[in-house]
Amino acid sequence: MKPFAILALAATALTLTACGENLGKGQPLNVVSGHIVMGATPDRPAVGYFRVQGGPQPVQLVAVTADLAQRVEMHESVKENGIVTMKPLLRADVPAKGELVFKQGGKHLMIWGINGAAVRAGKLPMAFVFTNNNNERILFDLVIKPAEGAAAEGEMDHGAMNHAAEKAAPDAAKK
Ligand SMILES: [Cu+2]
Repeated sequence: MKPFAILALAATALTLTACGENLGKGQPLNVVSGHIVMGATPDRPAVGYFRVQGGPQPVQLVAVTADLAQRVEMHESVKENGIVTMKPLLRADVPAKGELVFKQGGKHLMIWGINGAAVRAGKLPMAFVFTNNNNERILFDLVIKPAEGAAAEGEMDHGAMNHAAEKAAPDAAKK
């Protein structure tokens, strides 16, 4: 083998190593799973749950958006004096090499007006926006599931909260 050929092979090997760099240094920041449970009725918001795998650096999730939905909000359920209420969540920590979990009874997404095409396709493409790399956006499709059983129970909580918030002013005016 000529020296030139050996050099070329060495260069190829270096390139391959560089490509596999992420695998060698542990897991990258990523959205690894998630699903949406539709509201019990079309006017009720859907709820979204997902799991984010932390990368080498701690970051924050600052927004979740969907082109095929009218509105998406991050919420957190909190229990105060035995009553579960929800408050909007503006950011959520993703620890380095840890995970951030949005699940029933805790942090969750509320999604209004999911486009019919997305419902028929059974998934909603979403963008998860983080604080690293000038607001890195990670795209992930959340599987859409119909409302039923235990999921519908969670939905009632959401509906009740919205009702309370929306009707607070008019009711107060009447009384
Ligand atoms: Cu909520």
